[in-house]
Amino acid sequence: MVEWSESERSIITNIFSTLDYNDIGPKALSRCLIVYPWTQRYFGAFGNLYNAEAIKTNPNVAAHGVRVLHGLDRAVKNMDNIKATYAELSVLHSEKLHVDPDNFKLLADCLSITIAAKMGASFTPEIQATLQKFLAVVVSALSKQYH
Ligand code: HNI
Repeated sequence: MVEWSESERSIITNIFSTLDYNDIGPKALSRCLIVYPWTQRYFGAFGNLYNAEAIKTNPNVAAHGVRVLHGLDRAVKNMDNIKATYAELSVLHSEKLHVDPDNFKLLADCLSITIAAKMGASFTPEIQATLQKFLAVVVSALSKQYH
């Protein structure tokens, strides 16, 4: 069971309440697809992923990036129960989508980098530590139903 201090709770709530999902979601997912090209294999139905430019301008990638952030929203609102919150989503990624769970960490790292780039100097080590902790719990919860 993960413990959250009041300061960690407010950092996570603040980050997500000020985040522009339509900007950060697409940027984080495109970065993941560009930096780790093997992650493209799950998005064969998304059309042209031929190069970085194609990925960054692909409307299916953008829409899915926004969707992933809305998925994270559920963890933000249920910080004390992230594992249960993601039980179904974990089963979906495992049994239906067959996504290798190592990839969750890669997307989480791309998300941190995208948020850091956006926040600039206000992305302090304390904020980074809390965001990494939150994303680590998300990654672990999404990987939970794999066997
Ligand atoms: Ni993921 C669908 C959330 C990581 C590949 N994913 C979803 C949906 C949500 C979601 C929400 C929509 C579910 C539904 O239809 O009910 N995914 C998340 C979150 C993370 C994540 C919160 C991690 C932070 N997904 C990944 C990763 C991959 C991935 C790392 C592959 C590399 N996800 C998919 C695919 C789909 C998907 C593929 C189905 C897409 C579609 O529309 O066909």
